[in-house]
Amino acid sequence: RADDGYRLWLKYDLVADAGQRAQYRAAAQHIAFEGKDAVLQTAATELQRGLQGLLGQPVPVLAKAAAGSTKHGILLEIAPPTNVSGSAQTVLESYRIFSRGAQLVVAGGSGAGVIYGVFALLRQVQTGQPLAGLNVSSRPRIQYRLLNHWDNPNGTVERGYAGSSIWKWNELPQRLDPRYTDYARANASIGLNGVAINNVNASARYLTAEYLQKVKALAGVFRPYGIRVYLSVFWAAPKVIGGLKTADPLDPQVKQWWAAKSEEIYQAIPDFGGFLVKANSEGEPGPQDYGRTHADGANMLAAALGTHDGIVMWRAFVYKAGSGDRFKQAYEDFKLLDGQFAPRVLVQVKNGPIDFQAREPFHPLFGAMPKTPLVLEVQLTQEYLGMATHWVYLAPLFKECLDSDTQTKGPGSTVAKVVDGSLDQHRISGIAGVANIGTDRNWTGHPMAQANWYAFGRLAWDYTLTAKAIATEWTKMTLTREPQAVATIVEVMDKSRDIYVRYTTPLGLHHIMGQNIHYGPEPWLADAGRPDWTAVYYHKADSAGLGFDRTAKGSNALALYSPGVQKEWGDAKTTPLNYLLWFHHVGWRQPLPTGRTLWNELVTRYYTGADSVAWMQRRWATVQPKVDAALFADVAARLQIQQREAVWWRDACVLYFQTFSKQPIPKPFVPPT
Ligand code: GCW
Repeated sequence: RADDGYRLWLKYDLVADAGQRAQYRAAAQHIAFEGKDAVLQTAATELQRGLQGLLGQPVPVLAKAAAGSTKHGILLEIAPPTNVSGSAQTVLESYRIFSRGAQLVVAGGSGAGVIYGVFALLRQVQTGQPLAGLNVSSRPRIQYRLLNHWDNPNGTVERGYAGSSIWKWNELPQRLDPRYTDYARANASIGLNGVAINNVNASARYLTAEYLQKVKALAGVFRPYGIRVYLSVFWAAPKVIGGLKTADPLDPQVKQWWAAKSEEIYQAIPDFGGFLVKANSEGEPGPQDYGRTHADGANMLAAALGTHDGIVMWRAFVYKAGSGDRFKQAYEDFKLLDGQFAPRVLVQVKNGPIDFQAREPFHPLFGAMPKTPLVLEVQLTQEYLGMATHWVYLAPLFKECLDSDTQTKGPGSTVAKVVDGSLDQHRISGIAGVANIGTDRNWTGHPMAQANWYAFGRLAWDYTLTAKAIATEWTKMTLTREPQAVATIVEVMDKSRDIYVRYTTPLGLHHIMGQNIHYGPEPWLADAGRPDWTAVYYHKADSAGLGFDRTAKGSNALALYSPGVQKEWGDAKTTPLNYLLWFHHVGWRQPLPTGRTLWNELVTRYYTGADSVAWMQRRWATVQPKVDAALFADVAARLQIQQREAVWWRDACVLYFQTFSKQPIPKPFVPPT
């Protein structure tokens, strides 16, 4: 049957190679476990379901005693490891897979550890690896691994491009759409353990008794998969639904209201994860409305959690009109608060200083708040990366940020080490991905965007995995195992983000996209109600050159970085070309290390970028015989749109910037007359 994409990477189709299948069958004659742990039971069910599909034969689930130890089978057990360092939770989530006599054992620090081990085992089979001699041990490097949904009560999804919200509030709590379970399976399979289910531009409605019953029902679906529910909260909820006159975090009645609300939530959802907050940002209310700080607000909420095991994730995405270079504003608001946050507060920081652009330098808050655990927030939904029509594999973007060296404690002080807590010895750590999921049958609109959900989970678990390795396993599990086709698809995925940057915002251009919709080019945008929402504010094209001077001669945003970073990026000659126009206003005729002038390099990138989409089309055409026909056609059609729009971006930007550079289009790109 045609593959509609619903099963994601959890395709348990029969292993095609008969020899390989026989080996797996011999090793997996039964599944055994003992105990009543709900997550352990889910793990057994999931393993059974997977193996039965892959091996094409029933695999019974037996009680441990009945299974014995002589027949070849898979034993699931909870056995917390003794000599593992790391936070208590990551130890509980760890797993080992090894042989003990005739048995293959999947041992987890808890039921959750077992489920992660089971999915790792299934991945072995799905990607065609042998089971014999398997000896793996793994634990997550980051403790709180969350999807953030920007879903609204009315079923819309802010910046969602894959249909409506998968949460059907009008049906909850009575009807549990089976999709909720499949969603939980998918998340657990990539190691995610938390879900903030509603938009950070939050409705207070989620905190009403009516909605908490619905949230409780969802939590009940997720719990057996080791996933906890979190809520984004509307700061002024005590006024809107609580009848108070204020939402001042230091007001005793406000404190009392939140404490009671939190208690009410924990009564309904004993493993509730905690709160996510967007405050005093883009018109949302917050503690600053009362002359209080972000820390005052966050600490009050942390106190409201009482003795329950919850956290507060407080977002640092703040900027205001008329406050100078937006690049600096989050830093200016938060840096001074380092050391003032309560122990259970994490500050959630976007990967870059502006807003999920196709390429940004790492956010200067990473490394600058050593006393505060920082959550890295990345965006899976492609708000600025072509929504659901452009094929852009995001793992290289995530990795670029994680691997960036803040140099705040000497070389090697990477963003990853800030985030996992190891650089500053934090007990808690987190990472969040803004979900790209909706009611589209294939979940993500663009079938290839499933890989971004997948890659986020895999990197949240272990950021040392390479983007290519993740693309390879995803492709094998999702699309095809034919080696040539796998290699081709992985090559396209690996280059796709760079290609997107080339035809939209090469050399460090940023924020030149269509107003509000954030789609297509609008570099000429000069009037958007406020300068920091225009394009001209960011690219600063004039007759002399192009780019935002953020050195000491300009906005001096560079001063927010450590001296080593400042040194490299402060000089246009040593700034990596990918970040050049983020930090420098460069003359049109200025020669670059590529041997071309800025203008010629800019045009070259726009043209080769757009041409590369045609290359993606040609590469995709070669895999046609090896992938599902409907999926092939879907991706091919989306590539046609992408190709047309790459030309649109190229022409719009080159012709617009040419009105400043007054330079000809370099020869190779002038069409023959
Ligand atoms: O990327 C921008 C989006 C807003 C979003 C905001 C944020 C949820 O354009 O739609 O609001 O960021 O991250 O808060």
